[in-house]
Amino acid sequence: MATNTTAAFASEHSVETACPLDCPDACSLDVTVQDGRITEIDGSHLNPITAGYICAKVRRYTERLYGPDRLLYPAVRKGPKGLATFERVSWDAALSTIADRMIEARDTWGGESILPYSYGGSNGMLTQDTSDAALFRRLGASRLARTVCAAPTGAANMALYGKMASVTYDDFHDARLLILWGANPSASGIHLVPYIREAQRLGAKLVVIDPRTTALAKQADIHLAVRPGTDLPVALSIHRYLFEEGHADQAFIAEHTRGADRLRERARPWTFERAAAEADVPVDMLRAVAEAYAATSPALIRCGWGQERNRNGGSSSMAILALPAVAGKFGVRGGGYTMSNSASWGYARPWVAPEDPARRLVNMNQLGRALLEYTDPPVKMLFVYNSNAAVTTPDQGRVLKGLERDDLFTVVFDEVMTDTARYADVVLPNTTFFEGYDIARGYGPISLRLARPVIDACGEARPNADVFGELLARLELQKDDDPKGELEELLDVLGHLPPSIGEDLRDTGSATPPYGGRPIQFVDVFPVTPDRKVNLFSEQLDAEAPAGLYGYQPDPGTAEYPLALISPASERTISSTLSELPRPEVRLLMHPDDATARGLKQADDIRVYNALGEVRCTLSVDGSVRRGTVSLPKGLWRKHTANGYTATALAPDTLTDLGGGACFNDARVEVARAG
Ligand SMILES: Nc1nc2c(c(=O)[nH]1)N[C@H]1C(S)=C(S)[C@@H](COP(=O)(O)OP(=O)(O)OC[C@H]3O[C@@H](n4cnc5c(=O)[nH]c(N)nc54)[C@H](O)[C@@H]3O)O[C@H]1N2
Ligand SMILES: Nc1nc2c(c(=O)[nH]1)N[C@H]1C(S)=C(S)[C@@H](COP(=O)(O)OP(=O)(O)OC[C@H]3O[C@@H](n4cnc5c(=O)[nH]c(N)nc54)[C@H](O)[C@@H]3O)O[C@H]1N2
Ligand code: SF4
Ligand SMILES: [Mo]
Repeated sequence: MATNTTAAFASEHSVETACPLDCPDACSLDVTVQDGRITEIDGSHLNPITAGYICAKVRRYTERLYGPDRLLYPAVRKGPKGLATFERVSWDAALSTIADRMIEARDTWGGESILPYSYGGSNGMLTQDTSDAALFRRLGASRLARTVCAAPTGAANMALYGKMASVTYDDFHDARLLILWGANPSASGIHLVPYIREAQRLGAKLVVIDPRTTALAKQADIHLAVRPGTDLPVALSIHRYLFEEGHADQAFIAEHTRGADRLRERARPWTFERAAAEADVPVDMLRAVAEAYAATSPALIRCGWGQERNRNGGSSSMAILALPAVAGKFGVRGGGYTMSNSASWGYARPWVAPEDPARRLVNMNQLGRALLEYTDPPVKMLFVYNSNAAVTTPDQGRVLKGLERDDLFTVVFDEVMTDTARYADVVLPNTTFFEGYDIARGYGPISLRLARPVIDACGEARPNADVFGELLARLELQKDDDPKGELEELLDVLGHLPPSIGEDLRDTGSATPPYGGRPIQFVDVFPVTPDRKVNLFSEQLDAEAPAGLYGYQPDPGTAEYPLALISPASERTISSTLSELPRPEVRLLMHPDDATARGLKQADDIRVYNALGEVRCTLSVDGSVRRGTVSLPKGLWRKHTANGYTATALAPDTLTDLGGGACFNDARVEVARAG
């Protein structure tokens, strides 16, 4: 007995690594391993932002690693699509089938009949845009516009500032006014919350603009509970106030911006009265936000992604991000804006194989349409990796119908048996970030951290780089200087990064961020636009947007589907990652007035429906969501609702005004008692 205990004790060790999941924080992790198995996952202090604590969901990652849904072996389908009846095969058999089907598809229907489908997955730098990109580009496959997230905000930030580095967590305390606009860090990036609380303790005022009374909205000085999709009028009314009532910073505008007159012109019709009516918020509150913004410095806008997921998402994000330029809020620590800092390192990515612009481009938000309607050529092979498309893509009904097609050959490469994997012809098991390398990119703080293998691969799981590399070899598409396997791929990426970044990452596991990680906008960093000016108006985006740049597309509203359904991030998952784990019953949140108007009460079995589909679940009557808006969590799996559909079944596959983004929050629905 004693020797066993000693042996077990002796075999326990801990490993320092990083979390590459699609979360702004890129935590540093301290992982305990006993007898080759992970027994505990905790935060380390290596990343000062992590400060020794991490979210509850990643603490639970062992339940995923060793749980019943984990994929351990390649397998081929033996029953109808969707039912997850698979038979184990060898890697050799699985990859030779896939290679044969790729050649057949390319030679019969052309390379564009192959559609690679991927998004962030773990979101690390190694697991996407490395050998996967080489494979699909050399095959001549259809290209994928990766627009499910951050496409409208990205287009806006690029046009205005060329994605200039933005304010980081450490500088939040310096702000005297904080505006959280369409962002809910209490779920989506928890390490920011203490910085906001500290700023409040030091006297900063907090404004939250969100249709829900989030935890931080409860503590805010002003909460504007806007109707979803109405941020554009709200932001333009603030611009109007700044320009027309003498609060625009004319000196800054003259020196650092272009296009201010065009923005002013588009803002002119949006009086506080009109914008407040459109957003359904008290006009005095809206005016108070504008007055506080004009009067306070440093003032910081934390722009999130909630406001981008609707038809006006691009112009509204652009109008929000333009506010600090018009109001002259830059040039001081804690002043300006903050959004994604993933581009703030400024490095190029020469390791990514170039795209052929002549190849068909498929917008990932229209996957269902692509699978069911595209004919020239039809999609005959779908290769899903780093994504759980069956539940995260708009118009779920159509996506699932597409996945059911008998003449579609689907490969799904994942860590667990996702709802998408259930439809695969071949399933491939992937290593998690605890079993391989990756580079975690924080997009809140400016941070890059190395994730390294903590344990051996579970079962026969293999990393992306190995599998795509082997497919390249089998298809005779490999080039001599291609990295072979995951470690070479890692060294290749590190070697292509500027030495100050690549060598640091290799030697120490983290890179030293530029500007000490705390850039002051317009002191340390300037717009990365051709003339270093803020582009307040863009002719190109004006032509792209259906109603013109800063042109508002009102919600036509129907009596049939009067409620707006939103599906924000929840603290239990990252998108749909970890959604396989047990959770309390999923409920639709509805304001008490809306429930009373429909004769509904707490815990009723209900159906939420529109012309696209229906979700059956339980009702929670809850004053935290505004009147006229209902809310379901993002990232549900099909098992979480009574009829196997999730919020994405009610989301249209229409695109945002700029950037081709997803309109998840443009779902308009009605709710009734089920049965
Ligand atoms: N725990 C957890 N963390 C995550 C994720 C997750 O799923 N879970 N996802 C990660 C990813 S992929 C992303 S992109 C980020 C997202 O990070 P956030 O942008 O913070 O998250 P969202 O929940 O998409 O939206 C934020 C808020 O916008 C509100 N909102 C919805 N519609 C509107 C609107 O029209 N206008 C305004 N003003 N607000 C609106 C929602 O109620 C929500 O509270 O988080 C990342 N972090
Ligand atoms: N209703 C609704 N839906 C939404 C949103 C919303 O607001 N509302 N938001 C959207 C947003 S912001 C985003 S970013 C998308 C994200 O949508 P997805 O990109 O589909 O993200 P996940 O659901 O996290 O699925 C990622 C999958 O990749 C797998 N994976 C992780 N690492 C690797 C790897 O190294 N290799 C391979 N092969 N697989 C790996 C994971 O196990 C997981 O199953 O969801 C969108 N869906
Ligand atoms: S998901 Fe975010 S908060 Fe959780 S461990 Fe990863 S980086 Fe940290
Ligand atoms: Mo996202």
